[in-house]
Amino acid sequence: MKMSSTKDDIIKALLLANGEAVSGQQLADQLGMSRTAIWKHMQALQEEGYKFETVKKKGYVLKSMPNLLTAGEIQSFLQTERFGQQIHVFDVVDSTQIIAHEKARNGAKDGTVILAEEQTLGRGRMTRPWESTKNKGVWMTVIIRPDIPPQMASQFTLVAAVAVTKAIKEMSEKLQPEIKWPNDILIRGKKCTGILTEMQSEPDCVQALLVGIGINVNHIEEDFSADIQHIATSLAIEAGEPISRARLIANILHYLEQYSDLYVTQGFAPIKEMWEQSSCTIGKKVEVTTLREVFTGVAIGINEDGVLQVKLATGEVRPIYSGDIKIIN
Ligand code: BTX
Repeated sequence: MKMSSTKDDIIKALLLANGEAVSGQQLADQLGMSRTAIWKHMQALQEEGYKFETVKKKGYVLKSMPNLLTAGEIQSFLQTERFGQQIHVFDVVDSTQIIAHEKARNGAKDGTVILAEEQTLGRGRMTRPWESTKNKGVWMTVIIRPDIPPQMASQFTLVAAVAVTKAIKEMSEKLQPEIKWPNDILIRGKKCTGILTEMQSEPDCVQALLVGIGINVNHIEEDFSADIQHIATSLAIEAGEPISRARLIANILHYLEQYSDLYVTQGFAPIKEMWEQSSCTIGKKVEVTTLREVFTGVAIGINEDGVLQVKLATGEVRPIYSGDIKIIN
């Protein structure tokens, strides 16, 4: 496991210097260690694929980084108060949800982030599999501890969908993500993101929400299995250029913190408005699949609790608490 470490702190300092040289002495003072220790860390970083230029009498300039996630790089972009202050990055895990459950039970703080380069048992809703290709995506769980009763937890999926959509949009003007109820983010009709919210709770209060976010970022088409090639896309495919995963994660944490706080203090109304603005579901004819039945109707909106409202041909309006929808037109 790679956690926030001295190496992360060195990278963070060099990134924040924005192309200016930082001397070994400055790093040593900042991190409270000897220049020799810094030099050893620089050697190790080079072995990991970081490239530095050494400017005589001035110090080090960071030239390029391996395309791997580190807590330090993400934190160099962070603009949050709580979210992402603790980031745990793993090379390979079964599921970041499993690690997050364990960390939450052991008292992990609000806004703690679990990330993995690869998941072998990534999961979607109702135990469906979530394909999590190595080094290509964002496979992340954020532990959130909002002061809300358990019945408000399901709306958090919608809070997260709004935050992730906003963060993706800011990565490139070519990206126009839309939300398909309840938890898919689509670009030009194909799925680039899935969100899964799980909970640890007491009867009357939430202990922790585990918001799992899976985003296909730098995949090319061949990275998807034949099972999902026709329904999945990645941000890089849609933008026509690679996307920085670290910047994207920092952006998501920024909006997730902001909108979680908004939801806790002002309720669902402001989130509902943003959700509806980004939705590709409202006004569309949809086929609804619930555990009990399949039927068609028109999605006319979500109510004040985030429950989808579908109007049938008979005029009856049915609330959809959970299930899947297919947009027909
Ligand atoms: P979902 O149940 O809405 O979507 C699962 C369905 O999506 C699958 O049955 C499959 O058809 C399709 N699918 C699987 N993998 C992908 C993919 N990479 N891109 C597009 N479509 C796919 C969505 O559930 C919730 C997914 C949450 C994933 C995150 S990743 C971090 C965290 N850890 C973890 O194990 N799950 C969450």
